[in-house]
Amino acid sequence: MTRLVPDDLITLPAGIEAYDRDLLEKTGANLEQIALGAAAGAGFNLTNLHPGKYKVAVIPVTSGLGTIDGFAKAVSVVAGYLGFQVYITGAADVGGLIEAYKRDADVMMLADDQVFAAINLKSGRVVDNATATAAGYAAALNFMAGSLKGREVLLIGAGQVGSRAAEALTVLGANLIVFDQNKAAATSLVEAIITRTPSPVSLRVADDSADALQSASIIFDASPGRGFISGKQVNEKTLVAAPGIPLGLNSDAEKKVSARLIHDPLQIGVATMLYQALADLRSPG
Ligand code: 2YC
Repeated sequence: MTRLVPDDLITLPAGIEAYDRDLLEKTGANLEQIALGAAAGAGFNLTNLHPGKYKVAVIPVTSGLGTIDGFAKAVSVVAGYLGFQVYITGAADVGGLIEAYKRDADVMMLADDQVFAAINLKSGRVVDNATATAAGYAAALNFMAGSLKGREVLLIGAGQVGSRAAEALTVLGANLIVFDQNKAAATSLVEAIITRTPSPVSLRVADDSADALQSASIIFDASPGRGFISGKQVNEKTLVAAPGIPLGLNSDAEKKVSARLIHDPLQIGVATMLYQALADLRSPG
């Protein structure tokens, strides 16, 4: 995932209610329902999870390029909005870890430049943002499409989020076309999914993104590219799930697709991280 900048986050706290209304309007599900759907889809058992019972500590981390203004605040606003008892620790780094333990947090959320994790201090479960974002966006797209079963989805990007999204989309019954500038990455992802998936699903690698975009009616943009999808490559019916920043749609395409575009810097990923971190794994079998 591309590193966020303060401008990506500054409006999130004040806009969280309007964001959730928009999400409900577009997909028929709100943030909580999408996170629940994503956790259930990933095999977690969430029967009667009451967010108000859980304490979430958000810990600023100063390593690497340092803290991002507004990051801890944005994460805490999403957790609070979902009903969790949430606080940002007064200290960063080790001091913050100590505070979370001392205040008996159930979940810690913290991110350095490589990983953003939710750690359940009681069960030991760790959920990373890429996994949760992939599951959350696949669930949101599934709601927006009514169902992805048997539907063709163009997945752009076979990296951290894309490879996990391929898994989640296949579980939802989508027929995937995978494009990555690095064709070998797309090919190995398709092969990995085919060997792992029992039921025969149709997956294939796209050679050229322009051709693939021309015929795609459902797009999952998990690429770090900005503005490479033009207005001509989408139409009034195209559904787009585009996790994280930057957005692959250029401004024409974004205008055309806007009512059917799921795109945010953190919200769906953070919500899904919390639900997956607090869920019990469904007993296998
Ligand atoms: O403020 C802090 O604690 C910083 N250490 C946070 C750095 C987050 C870096 N990662 C990102 O900006 C993106 C996020 C969308 C999640 C994963 N990468």
